[in-house]
Amino acid sequence: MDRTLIQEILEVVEQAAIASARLTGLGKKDEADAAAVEAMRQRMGQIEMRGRIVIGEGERDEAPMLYIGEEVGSGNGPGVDFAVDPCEGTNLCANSQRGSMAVLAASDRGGLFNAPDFYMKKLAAPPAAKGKVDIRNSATKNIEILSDCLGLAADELTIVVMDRARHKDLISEIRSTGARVQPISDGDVQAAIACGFAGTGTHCLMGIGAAPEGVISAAAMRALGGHFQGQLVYDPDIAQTSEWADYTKEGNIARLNEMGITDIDKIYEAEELASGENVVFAGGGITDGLLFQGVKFENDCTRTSSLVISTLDNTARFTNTVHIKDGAKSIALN
Ligand code: VTB
Repeated sequence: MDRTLIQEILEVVEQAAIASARLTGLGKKDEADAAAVEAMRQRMGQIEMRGRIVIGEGERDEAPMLYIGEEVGSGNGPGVDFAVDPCEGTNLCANSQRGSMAVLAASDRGGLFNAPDFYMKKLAAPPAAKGKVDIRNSATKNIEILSDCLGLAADELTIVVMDRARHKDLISEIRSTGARVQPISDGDVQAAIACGFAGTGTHCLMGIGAAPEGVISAAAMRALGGHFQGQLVYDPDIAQTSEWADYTKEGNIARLNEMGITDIDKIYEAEELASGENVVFAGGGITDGLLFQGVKFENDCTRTSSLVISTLDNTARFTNTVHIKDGAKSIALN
C-alpha cells in the first residue's frame, strides 16, 4: 500500500455516503445499504490494486456485491485487504438519525482479522488509557483507571453502551460508579472512534456489538493510538438477540471451530484485529455525527465530510469536499 491509496479510499467512502444519503429518512434501510454497496464497489473498481474483501456484506451466496472473498480493483498493483461496512447504521440512515456513515478499513494482505459474523464484547478508550484499561476488568475498575488516566472525575466521564437488553446490568454498574451512560440504538463504530479524539464528549465504549464492525473500529483505533480490545461472544444467553433465536452455544462454538477459531475466549488487541504493517481507516458521514457532518445536497454541489486515519503517514485527515455539479453557478464557501 502507498499513500496514493489514501486519496482513492477517501473517494470510495465519499461516493458510498452520497449514494445512501439520497435515501436518508425514507425508512428504506436495505435500499440505502444496497446503494452504498454499489457505489463503493464501483469506485473501488477504479483503483489500481489487487483488492480483496475480507469483511463485507456476507458470504458469496447471500450477497451479490462486496461479498467475503470478492476481488475488487483493477487486478494490478498492490494486494490490499478490505473490511467494509458501506452503510454502518442502516437504521440511523433510514430514520435520518445521527451517526450513520460509510466505512472501511484497508490493510496489506492478511492484515485484518477475518471476523466471523458473531457478536463481540468491545472496549474502546482514549490514547491516554491505552493498555491501562482492560476488557478483563469490571466496568467499575475500568472507570477508575479511565478517571486516573484522563484526570476526570467519574461523573465527568461519558460511557457509550448500545441500548440492548443484554446491557441492563452493565448500565446499572456504570451508573453506580457515578459515570454517565449514553445508550445508543446503533452505530458503535462511530462511538468507538470518537473515544480516540478528545472533545467528542465520548470517553469509552463498553459492551457487545457486532464482531465485523469491531475489526473496522480496531483498525481506526490502532492507527490513532487509542485503546481497543475485543472478545468474541458465542453464547446466545449473553448476546440476547433475536438474531440468534435458533442458535445454541454448542452450535456456535462448532461454527467457530469450523472457521479455524479454536481459542474461542481469546481477547484480541487492536494490533491483532488490524495486524498489517499498514492500516487505513476511512469513514464518510451519511447523516451528521460526532466525527463529521453528513452529506448535504445543494443546488450546485453536494458536500461530503470524511475522515481518513492512516499509519502510512500517521495522519487523521478530516476532509470536506465540494462535489461540483455540471453547470454550477454559485458555490458557497461552506
Ligand atoms: C451492531 C453494531 C452496529 O448494528 O452490529 C448492531 O456494531 C447490531 O447489533 O454499529 P444487534 O444485532 O444487537 O442489533 C449496528 O448498531 C449498526 O450496524
